[in-house]
Amino acid sequence: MFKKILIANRGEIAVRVIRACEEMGIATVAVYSELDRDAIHVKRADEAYLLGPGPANESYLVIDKILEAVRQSGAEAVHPGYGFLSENAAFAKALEEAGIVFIGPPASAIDAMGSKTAARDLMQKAGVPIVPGTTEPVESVADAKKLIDATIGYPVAVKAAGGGGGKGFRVALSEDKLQEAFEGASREGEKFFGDPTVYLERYLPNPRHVEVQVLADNHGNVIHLGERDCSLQRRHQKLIEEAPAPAVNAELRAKIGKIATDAAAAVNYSGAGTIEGLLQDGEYYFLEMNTRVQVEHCVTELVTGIDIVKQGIRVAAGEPLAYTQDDVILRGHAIECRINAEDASKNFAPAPGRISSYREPAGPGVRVDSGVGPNAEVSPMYDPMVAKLIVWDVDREQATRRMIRALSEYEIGELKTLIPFHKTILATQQWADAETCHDLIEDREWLKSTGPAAQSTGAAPAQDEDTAEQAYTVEVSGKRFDVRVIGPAYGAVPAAASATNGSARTGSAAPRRAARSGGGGSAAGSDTLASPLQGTIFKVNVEAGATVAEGDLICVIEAMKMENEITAHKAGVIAELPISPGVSVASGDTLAVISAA
Ligand code: MV4
Repeated sequence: MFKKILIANRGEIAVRVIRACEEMGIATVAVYSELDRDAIHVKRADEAYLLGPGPANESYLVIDKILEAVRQSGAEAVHPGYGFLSENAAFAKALEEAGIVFIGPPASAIDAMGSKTAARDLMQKAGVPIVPGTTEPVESVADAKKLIDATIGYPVAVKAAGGGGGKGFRVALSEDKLQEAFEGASREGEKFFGDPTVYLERYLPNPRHVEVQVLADNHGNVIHLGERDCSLQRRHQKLIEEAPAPAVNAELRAKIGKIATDAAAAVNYSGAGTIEGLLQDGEYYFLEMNTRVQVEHCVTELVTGIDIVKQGIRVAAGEPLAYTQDDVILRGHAIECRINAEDASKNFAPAPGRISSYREPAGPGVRVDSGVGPNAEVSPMYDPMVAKLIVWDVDREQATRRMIRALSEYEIGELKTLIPFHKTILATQQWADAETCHDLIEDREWLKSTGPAAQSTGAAPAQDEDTAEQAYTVEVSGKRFDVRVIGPAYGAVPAAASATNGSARTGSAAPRRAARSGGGGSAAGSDTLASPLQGTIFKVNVEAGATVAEGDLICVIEAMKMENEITAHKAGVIAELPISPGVSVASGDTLAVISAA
């Protein structure tokens, strides 16, 4: 077994890997960007190396810097986590050439699954069912038309070949929408993956996203750990995942498990990986393989009792898997909620900021994988997912109740997160009926009821410009009452707390003026719509002088390759609009001034 492992990642997944190493008696090495000097993964590791100056969002992508930290630390292996370099075949090769073990599959397997068309071709030849469509790039709209007329039919999905996870995915319901879909998917493929190539799939109208966890070793063993249902997603970002999938019984599980192990075996897979697919009417179709440990691996760990990260490390060290397929027994039900610093009521706008007080849920069946703690600063430069809350119970209904209970226990200072969104959606009939909840998640009016402000608790008092809130406990005839007194701010607010952008470091429970404008970026009382993040204006959806309603789309800001929709924080007339496509904006910059109509 390895004596020392370097973790080339940050946040909750870095902490997750460090925990596995500690239990296995392996020393850990962290790497960090300047922004992450005080991050938990850095404190938690046995040693840590600064990745050096440079854009913070790119630090974890600089292969040479990471190789240097490997050499300095004497680590024998590198765990890439997810994202960053985890599916970068060049990184796996560079480590191999340096005599360092990459804790993941061989570079050839990453490559084979990297091109979605090549992967579809390979899977088809291996007898793995794929969504009907092309296994080769489609050169032009004219070619696409011919193929669709001859075999695929409408509606059709146009997808980027370099893509994955839904990026570069467009649907054409009929021929007159094909050109737009084709060009859109191609443009997005070019932007995100440097590859404008697209392919076609029959569009399945109502599938579930079901994926299978696989583990493989270098001794010819490939097993699966059952499936996860990740159908609850918005704009291809998964929000809630569960295991087992409500729509899968033991017979179907055996069938899709075989499909998944066949797929992994076809690329000589090794380590932990996931076969993503669509399930519709009992038929399972391969979509793509994620050649790494996934965010949502935890729900599988809770229902199988198998530590996926530890098995991955074991296999990388050349040992056989500790389990055979017969050892894999599913028990109970697990649910994971992603705790993102986002405001669901404002179109899931990013809501970075400082976490003051912080308290994690606990008790029976609760697991928290978190990358943050008290006084952490959530930077807009990184993924907004700051933690995951995962629960286990004997069945889906009880796991749901447990999750709602645990969500209620979770206190993350004044940070705006998806906690209220999760509580709301888990209490719906749609969730109870195991529906995909697409209609709810796209319903702006419904979403308004799921934002942090709509469900303010004592832990996160809602504030506006002129009022302050103070919490007291009173006893009336010996009975305890918690009261909140809301009134004019006067002198009750500490002067330092009115600073913006996390410079208020009081960290106390004292009431604060609106310390930062979260979500859409602006306090309701002000006319100014401020940018919640740093990025580039991608699109401006309104013109100066236009009348807008609250929640109307004002502009789209591209940051970290993500398109963030910024909506009007109030109704009114666009009095000022100092933005245009292509210009850069900093967090706090004015995007628009909306005055009363
Ligand atoms: C599809 C599809 C329908 N037909 N492909 C791709 C990436 C993943 N995020 C979901 N993807 C889909 N691919 C074809 N040919 C529908 C989706 C899809 C989806 C599927 C199941 C559950 C929720 C979904 C939400 C959005 C898109």
